[in-house]
Amino acid sequence: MSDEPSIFTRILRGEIPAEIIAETEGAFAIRDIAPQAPVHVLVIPKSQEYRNVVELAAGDPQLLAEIVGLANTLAAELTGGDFRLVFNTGADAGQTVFHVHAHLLGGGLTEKSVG
Ligand code: DGP
Repeated sequence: MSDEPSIFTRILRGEIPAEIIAETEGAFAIRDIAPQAPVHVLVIPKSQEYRNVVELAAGDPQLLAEIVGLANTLAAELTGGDFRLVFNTGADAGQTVFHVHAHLLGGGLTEKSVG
């Protein structure tokens, strides 16, 4: 874990503008700045303790379940229920922010792969 606040921590603190569209005790959601689907939301733990989903699953599986649950609630509101949940894990997989976050993608997705 880095001591530097991540971009998501700075958003949560209000230091970088973004609308928090939903939150739970341990997680919050914002729209992705560069959407890759008609609905593209990031679901993020409030703590930046975990860099990726593997660390999160090992360290706090209940918080991972909370993130999946918040994604499901948002999908019910925003996509009609069906959704794709993606955790980029590692730079070679396209991860750029090392504060674990789920990409909630939905709205007319039919392709099996994510570009
Ligand atoms: P990843 O590549 O999996 O680490 O995803 C990071 C995502 O974060 C990327 O899709 C773009 C998004 N993002 C980066 N900076 C900002 C920001 O300042 N605001 C918002 N809303 N999203 C951001």
